Amino acid sequence: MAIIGNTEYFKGIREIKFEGKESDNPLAFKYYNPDFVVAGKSLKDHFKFAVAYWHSFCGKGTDPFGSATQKFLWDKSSDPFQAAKDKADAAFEFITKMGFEYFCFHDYDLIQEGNTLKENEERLSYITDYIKLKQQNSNVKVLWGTANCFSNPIYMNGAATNPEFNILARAGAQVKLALDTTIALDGQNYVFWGGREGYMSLLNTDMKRELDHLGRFLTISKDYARSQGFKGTFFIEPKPMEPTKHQYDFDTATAIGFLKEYGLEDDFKINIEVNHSTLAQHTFQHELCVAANSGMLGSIDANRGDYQNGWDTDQFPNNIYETTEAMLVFLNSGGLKGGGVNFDAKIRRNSTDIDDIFHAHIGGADNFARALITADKILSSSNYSELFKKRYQSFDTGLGKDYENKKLNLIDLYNIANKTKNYKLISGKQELFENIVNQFI
Ligand code: XLS
Ligand code: NI
Ligand code: NI
Repeated sequence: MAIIGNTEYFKGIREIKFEGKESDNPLAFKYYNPDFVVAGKSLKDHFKFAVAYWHSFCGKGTDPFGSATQKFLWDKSSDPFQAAKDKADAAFEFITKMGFEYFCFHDYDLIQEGNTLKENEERLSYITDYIKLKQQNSNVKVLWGTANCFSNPIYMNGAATNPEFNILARAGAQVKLALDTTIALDGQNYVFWGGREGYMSLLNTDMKRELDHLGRFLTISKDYARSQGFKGTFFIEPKPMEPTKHQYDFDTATAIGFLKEYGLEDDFKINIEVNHSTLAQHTFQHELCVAANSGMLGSIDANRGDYQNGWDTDQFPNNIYETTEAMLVFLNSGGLKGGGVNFDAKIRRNSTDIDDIFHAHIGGADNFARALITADKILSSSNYSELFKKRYQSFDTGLGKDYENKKLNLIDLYNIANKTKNYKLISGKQELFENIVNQFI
């Protein structure tokens, strides 16, 4: 395997191959066979697995109670340019060894933020040139780019929703540069996750004005990118809270309502993160379903939360039952529109060996592969779809069909009800549905 750059960072680890579930090699895929075809498409094309630059190459195991535990070889240089190149070398080596093809990034994941806008522009253009070169020598592509408009203290009151215009303008400049970077790296999509677009208290917040500002901000960002030839999709990534008390893109339904209100629904779709769904008190499959119902299921940030914790723990996905149910929605809706499956997940603070990040991504990919294969079997070789459809059969003919065809009004319902003597109580059969899922896992 070709290592571009001087150093091999993940020494002793070779390219991860599919070996099947009988293999006891921990550094092999058990279920994820990239070329295996499910429902007419290879697993590789269904998922377009991506590595999150921020968690895998920038995260150092810090938390609010303690400093870094993970000291990585690429994180040595005090020169921001050298450090950025080392990080890119490590990222490309890792992604290639995983056999994946994509990564996702925030602007200042690629290179450390400077002190002025001008400095940032120079830094980003420097690292963009370097990464472009690396892309020419590999299969590694950008699934999506984004701007980190939440870490810098100037954004403490928000970015696009900041009550101070000059800070909003600064966020605009940052998004322009992040879009330029994404376009230069041939990024397929662009994400807006509004980390601080929300409020801590309504006592001091003019919600209507802030939402209007956000709507305008997304509109001009989209217009700029289109004027630069960007053909990809924009995604909103909903999350209900953290770091704000309330985030405006609370969940998928809220984000879709917002996009429609501001006329953005043709250019934007939804990027659904598992742990954000559960924080919003929804299941992952609920969020996928809401997006798919509007034709807006764009991309997935794969991870999982912790049932006992109420924050974004960003653990690698391994809940096969949850993922299988989600893959039923995924297959029924025809998959993702433009996006892929980005592992927005981090290894635990006390996972400090160089191979831990491999185990994490192998587990995540295997979990999704196994779930998709299982969901496909449920749909193609059980009576699941038939049972599902049967629940609604009263709407397939007669008066039910007339109702769906908008031929009945409220008086009609009144008259029909007056003629009806007995009501059939039809079992929902939930336990049977659950057993079918279990049978195929
Ligand atoms: C944070 C978000 C973030 C987005 C990109 O919770 O998941 O990582 O995916 O800004
Ligand atoms: Ni995310
Ligand atoms: Ni998240």
